[in-house]
Amino acid sequence: MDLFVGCDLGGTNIKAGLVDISAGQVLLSRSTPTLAQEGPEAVMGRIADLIRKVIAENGASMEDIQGVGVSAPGLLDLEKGIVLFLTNLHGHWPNVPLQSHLSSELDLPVAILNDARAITLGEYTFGAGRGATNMACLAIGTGIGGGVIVDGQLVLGLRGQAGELGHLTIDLNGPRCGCGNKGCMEAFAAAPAIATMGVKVVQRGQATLIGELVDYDLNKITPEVIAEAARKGDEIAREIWKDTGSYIGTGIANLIVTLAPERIVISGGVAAAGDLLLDPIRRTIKERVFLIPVEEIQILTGELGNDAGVLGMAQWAQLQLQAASRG
Ligand code: BMX
Ligand code: ZN
Repeated sequence: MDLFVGCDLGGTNIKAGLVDISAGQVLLSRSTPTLAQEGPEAVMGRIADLIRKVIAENGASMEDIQGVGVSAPGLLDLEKGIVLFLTNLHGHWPNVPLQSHLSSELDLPVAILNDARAITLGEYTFGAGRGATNMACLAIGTGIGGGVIVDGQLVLGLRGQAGELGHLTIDLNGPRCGCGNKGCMEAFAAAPAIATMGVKVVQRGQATLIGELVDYDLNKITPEVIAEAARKGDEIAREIWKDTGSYIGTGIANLIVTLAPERIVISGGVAAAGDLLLDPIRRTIKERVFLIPVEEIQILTGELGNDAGVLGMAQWAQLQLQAASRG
């Protein structure tokens, strides 16, 4: 059995899983609150504790583990093994040496990667991307993360920063995005933007179930609530998914003309909307892509759910070890 630990540092929780990489299986996983306000040192301490815990709870020992992979939700410098920019985490993260700190703390090889690139690698290796040669993945949640596989390899680009698909510009004059640009796909179609569309239709007094479903507590409007309304036949809610799908479909159309991939995988919490989201994405792509045979491109939701990132990080840790042993 080849044992690795995959770990995801998120804005709310840290999740770690013990992975049998040859079987592509998570043997045991645990999570703990991130408590980012306590600062990077404390968070890295909790990551290390959680990793030790999943190993011990499964009855394994540290010597059984070949390597550890840790993902983080933002910009990392993979050459230096450091964090550059995590917008959704409190505390001062620029230049935090995540890789070397954890590696000396755990006395194991540690590899780091962006969270959505981890999901991409997980789905590609063990999930909805299996068997594809070229694929792109979008992870739609609080933000829109992404990753690209070309010729069976995760595309890294400069310092590992390729694949920021949420920051494709889809409107020249769109709203300001957290990254600094205007009109990014993330500003239109990540979970907070979808929820805001729901809030607006309720505030305008439009005939929709959305308000009723949350007892008119606007803070409770989420993409899940809007999906529930749409499934009950609510036309206004369906319109919100159509708009969301056309924003995301526009970004994907740009990806398709760049990569001509055979598969696009949509992951993250928002992917639970299923065909409410995928149908308008498919329609938009047909409207916008002329030079590539779009009918051959599969647009699918991820298969691994919450395990995608953990499996992807275990796989990444293994790939990094193999690359190091080749020199
Ligand atoms: C942002 C971007 C991506 C990240 C994504 C994650 C930053 C700080 N982050 O688009 O690197 O993958 O958020 O989204 O630029 P989340 O839903 O996991 O927060
Ligand atoms: Zn942006």
